Amino acid sequence: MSKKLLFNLFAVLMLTSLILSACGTPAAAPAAAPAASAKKEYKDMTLCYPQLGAESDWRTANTASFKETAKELGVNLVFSDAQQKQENQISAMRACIQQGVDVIALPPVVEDGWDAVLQEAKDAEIPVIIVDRSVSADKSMYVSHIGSDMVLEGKKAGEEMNKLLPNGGNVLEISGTTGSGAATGRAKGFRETLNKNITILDSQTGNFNPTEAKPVAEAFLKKYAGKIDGFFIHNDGMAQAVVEAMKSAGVKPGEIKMVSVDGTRGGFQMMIDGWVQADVECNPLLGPQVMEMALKLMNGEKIDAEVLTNETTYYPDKAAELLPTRKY
Ligand code: GZL
Ligand code: ZN
Repeated sequence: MSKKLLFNLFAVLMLTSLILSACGTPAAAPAAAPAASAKKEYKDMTLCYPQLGAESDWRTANTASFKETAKELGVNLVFSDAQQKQENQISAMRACIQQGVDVIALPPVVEDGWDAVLQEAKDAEIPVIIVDRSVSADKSMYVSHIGSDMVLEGKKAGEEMNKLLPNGGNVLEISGTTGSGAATGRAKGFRETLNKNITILDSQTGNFNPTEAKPVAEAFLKKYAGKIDGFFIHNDGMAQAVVEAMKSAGVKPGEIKMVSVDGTRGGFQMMIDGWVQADVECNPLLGPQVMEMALKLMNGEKIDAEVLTNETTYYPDKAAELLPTRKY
């Protein structure tokens, strides 16, 4: 190949590589695209939990679940105790709205009377998760509800009483807080399921606490002495008060059939001692699930509108074996 041709070839190659390298390195690399805003983490969360009170072992376990989980996850928990008063829960929510919390988790003491404060939270664009008991406000007023199917709990109690009194009989009911989704649901489910040969002689609230339930039990045991075949009690704390009243009245374990709700350690002990024949579980340990739901909301992710806790029923035959495993 002549020298001239070689030279031309070399020149072309040089020119080509120059052009290519010029395209390869952009003049000035554009600034890196701003990263999508970083995903929120638990440590970024301020969660408002205006707890309704401290009326029962169930409630104590529910509070512990939120406080311990918040500590573990690094969530800033704004906790308050409303001592069973709805107006205290509402003012605690208003303080949280003022503070500009990320999410409000509300365990409503009763079903009605939440529309105004839920609207205020909505106006402040703070999502609300209803925890445990239900509210009668329209579902558009809050993002989600997580808790038990209280009517189902009542139905389970009715089924147990039917099995305990196959030939029928008379029962008394000591119910939870009047107007609460828990008491309303349990009473409804119980009545829908009870066999026709079982009569509810009387029903009175014990407000989910033993102090108020005890005088009710004492009065019932006096008024209906000799006619009582069973008791349906809406939580273990009140059932323990009924047992105390029975002991004073000379009633022996098992003489009157008892169906309770919650499945607390106290309930298990009453089954071991022969007083309670069935304990319908109601799970208070909702902290982890609620915080997971709240974090999803903070990251703009969708969550289910209804999250039902699945629960079982416990019986005396397994109570002693299970008691050591009970977390509440
Ligand atoms: C039910 C819960 C009730 C418990 C009681 O989910 O709200 O309140 O059954 C508690 O023990 O006081
Ligand atoms: Zn429950």
